[in-house]
Amino acid sequence: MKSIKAVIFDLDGVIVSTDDLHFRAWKRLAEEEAIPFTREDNERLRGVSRMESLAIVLERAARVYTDDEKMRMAERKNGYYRELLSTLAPDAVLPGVLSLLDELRKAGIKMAIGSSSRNAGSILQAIGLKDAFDAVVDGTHIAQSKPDPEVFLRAGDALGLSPGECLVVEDAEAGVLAARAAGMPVLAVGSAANHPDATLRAPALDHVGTKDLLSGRTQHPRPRGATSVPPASGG
Ligand code: B16
Ligand code: MG
Repeated sequence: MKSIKAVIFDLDGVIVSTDDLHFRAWKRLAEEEAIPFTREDNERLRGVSRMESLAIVLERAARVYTDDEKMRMAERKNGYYRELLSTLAPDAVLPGVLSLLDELRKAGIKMAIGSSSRNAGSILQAIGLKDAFDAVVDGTHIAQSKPDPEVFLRAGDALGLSPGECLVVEDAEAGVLAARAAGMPVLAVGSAANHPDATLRAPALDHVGTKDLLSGRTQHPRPRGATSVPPASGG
């Protein structure tokens, strides 16, 4: 069993709380188009590319939109999202992230970002973590978005490591599936924490210790470590 030499972090919902900004931007667009859109609907957009997210939003539309209209709607949503991103500051980094990055760095573990977002560069700049990672692979580098494994395979390649040496941290079902398809163990946090394919699970990164992340326990489907939490009962 290979030991973990790198951690590949998803960005939105793992490192930074931009997931709510995505919701507000999609909600604004949906309201303008009189399309019903709830927070529950928004859960399906986690980790999914912008155009695929739009297709999900349009499932509840009263009419069919042309490809040209869809392109303009995606741009409009991105404009709303970027307006919200302009308020983003280092205090949006999620609890436990900075100390974990620091501990991993001290332990000699490489770190990368594996994100579907085409805005990852500006987000990392805004939160002060632009230079915190050895590699950043985002929506501008990939042809297939999560649940396709491309983003994580590219991140592993950029670090010069094999999939079994990389652990992914994800908050989205699409991301958990992408990591597993890449042959990488995955720590699922937040709304993905109950995903059956997760290798390791935790409510959030402030519940995670470096030792647990790097131990062989991350190779087991249902580890009994300090960072594991039982799946919620009743689904
Ligand atoms: P953008 P992640 C993903 O980022 C978000 O979770 C998802 O909601 C969003 O649609 C996608 O990025 C594309 O984002 O519109 O900025 O290109 O979670 O993979 O870091
Ligand atoms: Mg995410």
